[in-house]
Amino acid sequence: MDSYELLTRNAEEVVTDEEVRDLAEDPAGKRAYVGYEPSGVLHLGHLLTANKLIDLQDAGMEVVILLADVHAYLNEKGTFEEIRETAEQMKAQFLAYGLDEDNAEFVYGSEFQLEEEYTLDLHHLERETTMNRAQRAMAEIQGDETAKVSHLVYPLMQTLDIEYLDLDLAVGGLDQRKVHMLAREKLPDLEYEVRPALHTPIVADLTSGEGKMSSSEGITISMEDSTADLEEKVNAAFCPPTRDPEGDLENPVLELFEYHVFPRFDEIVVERPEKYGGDLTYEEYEALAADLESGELHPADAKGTLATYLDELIAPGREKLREIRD
Ligand code: IYR
Repeated sequence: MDSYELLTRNAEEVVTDEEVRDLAEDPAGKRAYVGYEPSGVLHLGHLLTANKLIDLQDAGMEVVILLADVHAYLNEKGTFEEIRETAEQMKAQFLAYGLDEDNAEFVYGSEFQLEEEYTLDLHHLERETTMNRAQRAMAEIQGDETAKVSHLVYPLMQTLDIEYLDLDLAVGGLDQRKVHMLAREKLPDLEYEVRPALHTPIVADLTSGEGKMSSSEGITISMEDSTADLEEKVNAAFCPPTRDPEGDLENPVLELFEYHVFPRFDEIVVERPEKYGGDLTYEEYEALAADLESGELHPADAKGTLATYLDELIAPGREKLREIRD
């Protein structure tokens, strides 16, 4: 796979394609980042962007993981001490998941976001940005809560992070796109450079195939799940025999194969008894999706296989969490 393909595979949006093509010409040593509001346990949403970080490391880039403690504080995720503690656990799980430690830098937001220069730049951005513009940028991150002043400061700080961490690429889920667009619009006002962004898709809710999978609503899969939990959740998943169910529905089982399993394994084996046709081996997502559609692969076999591979992916992180908690 060439660098451009590695950088962009499974990305839902690339801003702009031309800028990312330039970066792909010579990615060695360039810096990309994802920021996470610390939470104690990683779930598949975190792992989707982590997969992209692993792709970027494979392409030779350095990755920066921002443990966004100040952002989590602004977004009312707990006391500052609680947030710091969960950030440490998060870092351990990311490493267990397979990020290459030699090419990964973990930074706490509070290490640089409380400095005088950053604060003055933040106030400069506040002067350049209407409340309406900041609120729009924050809509998908904030959820349904009534906007507080902290929710307006949040996207402006995220904008500055891109400059202060000296980055060449910002990565995030599609829910971060409006903040990245704000950053592209506003950084030039402070005479800072505009950087490209990559956005990963949002996976549909596991049981309904609608909306998005999230830890706050519905079912999500996390580093805390036991093998039995995983089997149970995947078995209950919505899995029509098509990749494009009608209306706004998605096939979450296929999405998990596409975004979580195939990027991390060279080969997927569906184990089946001889009397049901024997094992099936896939090197590419497309072949598996086509077999599900044609009926060659039964949804129950697809689910069983998905649970096995997801279990393998989360097992090291689950072990780490156990060690931390004991
Ligand atoms: N807004 C992210 C957290 C976050 C991301 C980046 I990239 C930052 O520079 C700061 C915060 C979230 O929704 O989790």
